[in-house]
Amino acid sequence: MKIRNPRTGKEDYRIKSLGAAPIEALADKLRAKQSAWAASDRKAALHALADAIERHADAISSALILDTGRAAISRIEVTGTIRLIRRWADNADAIMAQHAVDDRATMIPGISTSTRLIPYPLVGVISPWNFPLTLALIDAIPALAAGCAVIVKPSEVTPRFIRPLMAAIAETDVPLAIIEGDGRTGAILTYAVDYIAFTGSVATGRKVGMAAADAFIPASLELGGKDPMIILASADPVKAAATALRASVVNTGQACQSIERVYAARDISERFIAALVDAAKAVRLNYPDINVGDIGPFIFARQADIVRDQIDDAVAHGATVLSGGNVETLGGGKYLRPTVLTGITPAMKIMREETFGPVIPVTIFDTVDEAVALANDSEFGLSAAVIGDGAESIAVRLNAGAVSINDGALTSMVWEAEKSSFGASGLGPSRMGDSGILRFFRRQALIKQSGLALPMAAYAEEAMG
Ligand code: TXE
Repeated sequence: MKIRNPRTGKEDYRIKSLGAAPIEALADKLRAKQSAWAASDRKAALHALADAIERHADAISSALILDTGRAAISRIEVTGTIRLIRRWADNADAIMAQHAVDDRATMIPGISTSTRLIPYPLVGVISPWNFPLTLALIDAIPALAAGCAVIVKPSEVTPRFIRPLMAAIAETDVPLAIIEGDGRTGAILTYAVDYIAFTGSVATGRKVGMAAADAFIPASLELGGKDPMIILASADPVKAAATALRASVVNTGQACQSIERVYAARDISERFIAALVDAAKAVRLNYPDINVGDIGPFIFARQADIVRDQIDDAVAHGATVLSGGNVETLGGGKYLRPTVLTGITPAMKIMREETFGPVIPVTIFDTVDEAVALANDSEFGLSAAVIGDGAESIAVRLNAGAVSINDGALTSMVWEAEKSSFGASGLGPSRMGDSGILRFFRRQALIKQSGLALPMAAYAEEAMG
């Protein structure tokens, strides 16, 4: 497959999609290593993996910069991943000890139970292109910490980081493989593993979920979002505008937890929108110098078309563009300056479908009940945000797995609290919090009789009378 460079538009890289036979051979090889891995000192091995990635940080981030067309966030992905590995290495044992309980008394005298945590032997991970390294390893690392072996199949849109990452992994004996391939490779992988962790679009997530059911394996599905932010009348309109902008356009809006819908209280809406437009107009493209600017090109060319179509649809139905609004092709890359829209109606595509771009449609509301109803009127339910006094009492009314209070998109930096996905935004156990590792275990209960096992007589009619 030829791979497009998001900054130049040129197909300057190639990968070969792995097929069924090599995947099955790889799965067998990793399974053969897994039981020794599960019995090993994984803390030391995971720190050694973090050390290896640290040694290869330049090669990995350089590849990631080519994959994504942005530099600083690529370097943050590498340092963030190293921190993620060390955190799981340090915390896994304590979490497992809390849940692997020995000799616990039951309500029947003489009978006690023990719970053993048995890692799934082989976990498959399928990941998207918006944070290629982070989302390739965010599920793989806790699975390794649990004692599983892991095969990751990142998106074919951003595959350049795979080879330098594999070079780092090769310096360790961690049972982790990162393979190149497209959707077909992903579909084959789903049938070769004992657990599948998927991050990507709802449409593909549904396909993976159905394949997992067919293969009779558990699945974690982290899918799209359409996150709302409610700005209350008590909020400072200028500060709220800065928060809304950052939570909407970081990584060029290509983040599942991006704010994609803003609801502003009428009392402050004029000052909020004016401040938002000023802030939006000040955002700089990282073109022509990738090291100077705020947002990069669309990583995936088709996403630019999706976003442009949604803006055109909104304008065709009466929306007003107050900033940005046009996809520009610069040096072969596709860019969009932060686009603030008003005159929005709930029926517009921009309000119903995931945008995954730097677009901020603003709707004005008069009552809090109206804002809650509008925010909940969505097939998605990934996360949300509320800014202003009493935000918490409104947050608890939102159908969303995580709600940022007096900030936005905090799930991009806070991973301690467990969160489920509501609606079409996902399915399966939380990737966040202790569930992030606990989901990769089957539980075995040992039920020990220390007294006398009951005889048949105990069940006689007379006895049970
Ligand atoms: O497409 P796809 P993308 C969402 C984000 C956006 C989307 C981007 O909102 O909508 O994901 O994903 C593989 N069987 N999130 O454009 O098709 C494919 O090769 C098995 C939410 O990449 O979803 C790629 O590796 N695999 C998320 C992966 O699926 C298949 C954070 C994703 O591709 C397949 C990031 C098949 N039939 C993005 N078809 C969150 N909630 O955390 C394709 N693939």
